[in-house]
Amino acid sequence: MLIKKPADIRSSEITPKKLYQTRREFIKAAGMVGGAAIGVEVLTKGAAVLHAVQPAAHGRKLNVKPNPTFSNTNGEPKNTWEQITTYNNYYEFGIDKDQPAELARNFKTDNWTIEVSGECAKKGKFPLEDLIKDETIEERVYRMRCVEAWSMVIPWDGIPLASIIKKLQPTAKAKYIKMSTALDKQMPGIRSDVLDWPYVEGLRMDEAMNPLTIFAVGLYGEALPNQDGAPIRLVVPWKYGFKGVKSINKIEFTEKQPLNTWQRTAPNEYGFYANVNPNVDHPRWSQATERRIGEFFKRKTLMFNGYGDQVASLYTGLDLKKNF
Ligand SMILES: Nc1nc2c(c(=O)[nH]1)N[C@H]1C(S)=C(S)[C@@H](COP(=O)(O)O)O[C@H]1N2
Ligand SMILES: [Mo]
Repeated sequence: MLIKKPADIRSSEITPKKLYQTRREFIKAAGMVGGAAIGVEVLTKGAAVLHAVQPAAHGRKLNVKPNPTFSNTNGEPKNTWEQITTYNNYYEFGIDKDQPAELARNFKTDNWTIEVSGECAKKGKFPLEDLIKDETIEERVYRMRCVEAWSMVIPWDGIPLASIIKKLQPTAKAKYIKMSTALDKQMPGIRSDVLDWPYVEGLRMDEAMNPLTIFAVGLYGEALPNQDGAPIRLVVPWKYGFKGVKSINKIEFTEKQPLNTWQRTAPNEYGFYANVNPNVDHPRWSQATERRIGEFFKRKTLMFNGYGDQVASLYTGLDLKKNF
């Protein structure tokens, strides 16, 4: 399958300067001497990149129940399995969109555990199956938007985060939830210092408890492919994609606002809230429009990615230009 990067988005625009400048260094540090990485490095010098990548194999079916209440995308069609599994951001497996599909292919996620700590009654290391065993896995079709101004419509299979949080019994002091990605030797990208590993994200407790917020374990009725964050990742459809921390193995309830990875890396460019907002430009580009992967013409970006009815009230009184 051939993936073509939109010719009007240059690497220098879509990655922070530091990343762009250290691309060669990253590939060296990560030990990516295989054809994929070298090919990509050479090819990204051109405007249009043609690079063969394989989507994840189908075949691991989940028992899911469609939830129509949360699947209204106003007629916007779903992106294909191929698009969702070959155009990814997952820096632990490479900084180009087609690298995670290639480099996460053999990532082993068996016997996954999640360590729970901080302001809650149920602390400890829990096998993932135990944590989700009585839950219904719902299929919800969500509009997703990346800060780099591309977007997709994805049928996620997941569990409301609220029902997992309730099981863990947070204390009255828990104001935020912090979630981290596993730090695993199987990830070539963590040998480079483009980001401070592990990847960390956080939500205010009311954002985490909002009915839209889910932990996804699959898409299109199949277990989550590695490049999309197997075995479990956060999905918050009214926020920019970077909030959706992948392959979560730690949860901590905190009193103070956690410092999320992208805010730590470039605080002038990425905040804690990261609400999709066409009226607040990224310092290096406008956020007013977006390119739906698979479409040619750009779309207008919607406030809160179109989920304002359900989430705008969480932010009354907050200056969204300051709290981006
Ligand atoms: N651990 C980890 N989680 C991550 C990222 C990452 O690099 N590492 N990238 C984020 C960004 S910027 C986006 S847009 C989404 C992309 O999710 P997708 O590849 O499933 O579409 O994952 C987010 N979660
Ligand atoms: Mo993103």
